Amino acid sequence: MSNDLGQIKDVIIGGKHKEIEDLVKAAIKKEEVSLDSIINDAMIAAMDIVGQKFADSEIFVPEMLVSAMTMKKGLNIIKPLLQGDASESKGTIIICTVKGDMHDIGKNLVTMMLEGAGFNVVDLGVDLSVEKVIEQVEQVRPEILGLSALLTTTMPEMKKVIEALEEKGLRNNVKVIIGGAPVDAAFAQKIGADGYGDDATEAVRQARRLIAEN
Ligand code: B1M
Repeated sequence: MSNDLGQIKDVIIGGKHKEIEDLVKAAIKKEEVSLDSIINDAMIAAMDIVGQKFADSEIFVPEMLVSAMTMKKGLNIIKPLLQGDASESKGTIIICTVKGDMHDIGKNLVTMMLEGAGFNVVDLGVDLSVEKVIEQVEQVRPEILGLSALLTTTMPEMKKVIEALEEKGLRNNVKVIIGGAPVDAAFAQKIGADGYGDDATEAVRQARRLIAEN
């Protein structure tokens, strides 16, 4: 791993939020460092280590929060570089993190990549109740609904949303893509989702596939 990526990773793990912006700006300028490697090999890899340290009780929620804030500041530097051509929308996608779940970094990354790929994304934020999601689907009429969950305890909310779409007669109007660390393709199939994204790139691929099939 290049020195730039190593430093970004260390700064996120250490929650040194004042240092992240300059490091990301410097890394972006280097030809040999790709945006993909900054996001995946440095930033997401750092959060995996943060998660492991938390699981091992080496750090606690406040430290995890500062690391998250540091990563977000870094992602904000990258965001403008991921913006695509907004002149012709590829379709509208509503995205949110499900009820009871405050994790939003993965969702935000997926949102950035979808926007970069030309989709019009309506980001509803975190902790969205089933009722609120349904209300927004009725109002916005998106082609796709994206749901993110990071906790095993909040994954069942995804199933509840799909059931509510069925009950309201909306299921045929909107495709559902799900993702998040504890979610997998088998779970997506089990709850009747139309697509599953292991990461942000796969979320974009799934969105393109579902729009093309529509
Ligand atoms: Co939390 N947390 N957290 N946390 N946190 C995890 C998820 C955990 C695995 C840590 C651990 O124990 N190792 C664990 C969950 C265990 C479990 O459920 N089995 C955990 C826990 C327990 C908790 C609390 C319960 C802790 C507590 O209070 N005791 C609490 C819950 C709060 C709540 O939500 N109600 C909590 C709180 C927090 C913070 C607020 C401190 C902070 C979140 C800040 C924020 O998001 N604004 C936080 C963080 C930072 C993490 C870890 C360390 C990192 C998450 C992250 O941002 N990863 C996480 C450990 C980990 O995941 N390694 C952990 C980077 C991000 C880019 O990846 O979100 O996976 P991810 O997104 C990926 C893919 O999953 C996918 O694409 C993204 C890009 O590749 N993806 C999609 C995501 N959504 C998608 C949607 C799609 C498609 C793909 O389609 C729509």
